[in-house]
Amino acid sequence: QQSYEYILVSRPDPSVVLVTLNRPKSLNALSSPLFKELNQALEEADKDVSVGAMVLTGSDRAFAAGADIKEMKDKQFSDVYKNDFLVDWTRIRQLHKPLIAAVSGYALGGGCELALMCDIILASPTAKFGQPEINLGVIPGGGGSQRLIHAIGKSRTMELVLTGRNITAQEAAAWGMVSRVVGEGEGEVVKEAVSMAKEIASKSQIAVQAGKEVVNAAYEMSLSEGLRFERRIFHSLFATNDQKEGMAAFAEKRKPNFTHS
Ligand code: CO8
Repeated sequence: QQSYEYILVSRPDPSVVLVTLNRPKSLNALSSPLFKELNQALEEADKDVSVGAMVLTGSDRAFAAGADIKEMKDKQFSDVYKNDFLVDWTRIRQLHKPLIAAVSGYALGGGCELALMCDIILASPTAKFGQPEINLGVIPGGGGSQRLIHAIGKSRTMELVLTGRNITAQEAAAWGMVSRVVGEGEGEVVKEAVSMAKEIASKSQIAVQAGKEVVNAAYEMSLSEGLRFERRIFHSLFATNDQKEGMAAFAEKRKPNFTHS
């Protein structure tokens, strides 16, 4: 396994890859080298046939406190524009397999946006989400303004983006931004995310990939296009062995043995 400087990569289960952001001194500020490693580790896991799902986490104190302000502060418009600064961040959206965020502590700015780019968010009671960019004289640049609208609606998105205030895990759950708040003890949220990833990995990987694809399509398509797309993908799954196996197993009252084919 490759060794990284800013992240830790482990296998808590043969079917699950866990990526832990590891820049504790700067609260996991998302520098360009960190993001490069993150993309590489996740893309490798995505290609690995033995992996069914991935989990992304940080430390108890911080999932990630944002893009690295010290790296950004002296940049000029010409640098960020010409080099399309932060374009690499969107590569996470190209992953085929599910990515679950297990968030403890600060998930601010780019950290909140990174969590929003994941497919499912679980939060520990200590999690704090926010888009404080307004306090730095800028605005969210990693999709926060757009993805929050879908997650929590316009008025709440405006409030977060324009005031920069943080919300608690409980508020985030009540607003539908995270699936739920998990456990009390340190590390509980990671354990729960790994257990969810393991469960997802036990399903047909083709069906899981298709499920992720159609849910994400709702961001891009009108309702009628989205419904048509969903139905067509549903139809196409009748060409897989896993559909035959899944339905036969139900009829025969046994557990399915998916071959991901
Ligand atoms: N960048 C760089 N360093 C950071 C960052 C950051 N985002 N956050 C914290 N650090 C560093 C601090 O500078 C400090 O370093 P040092 O010890 O060398 O002084 C260390 O981490 C610990 O931080 P604090 O001492 O500040 O810890 P506190 O517990 O007092 O405060 C906070 C914690 C409240 C999280 C505080 O650190 C803070 O406000 N951080 C900045 C939060 C922020 O503004 N985030 C948004 C950044 S802008 C952004 O994310 C733009 C996104 C664009 C994404 C585009 C994607 C395509």
